[in-house]
Amino acid sequence: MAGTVITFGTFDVFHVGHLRVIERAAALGDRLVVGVSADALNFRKKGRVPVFSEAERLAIVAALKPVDEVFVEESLELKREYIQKFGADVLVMGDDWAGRFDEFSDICEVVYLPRTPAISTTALIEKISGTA
Ligand code: C2G
Repeated sequence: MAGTVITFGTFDVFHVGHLRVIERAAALGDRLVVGVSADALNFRKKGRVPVFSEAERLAIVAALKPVDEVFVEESLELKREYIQKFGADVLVMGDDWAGRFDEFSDICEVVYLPRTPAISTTALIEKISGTA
C-alpha cells in the first residue's frame, strides 16, 4: 500500500518489541514518520523520567532503516495536528492503545497492531535493576 504512515511512542530502553511495531508500521506504506514522546510528556503519562533522554531516543529511532522521519511528540492532545502536518494516511499504534485513537478515523486509517509478547521497558528496567 502506498502512503504515509505515522506512529507514536516513547521508545525508551529500545527493545525488539519497539523494532517489530516500527517494521510492521513501515510495511503498511511507503513512508514512516515516528513521533517520539518528549521527556515532559513521558513524565506526565507515566510518572517516570525516561532512562534515555528525548534527544537520545530520537537519535536511536531516526537511525532505524524503516524510519523516514522523526519528530518530538510534545502532547497527546496534538495527534490530529501531527497527522495533518505530516500528511499521514495511516495511524499505527500497538494494541495496548486499542480504541483510543478511533476519533482520527475521519482523516486517516487507524490500525492497532498486536504487541510483541513478554517484553517491555518496565520489565527490562526491573530485570536490570534486580527488582524483578
Ligand atoms: N510495543 C509493542 N510491543 C511491546 C512493547 C511496545 O508492540 N512489547 C509498541 C507499543 O504498543 C507502542 C510502541 O511499541 O505502539 C511504543 O511503545 P512505548 O514506548 O511504550 O510507547 P507509549 O509510551 O505507549 O507511547 O501518543 C502515544 C504515546 O506516545 C505512546
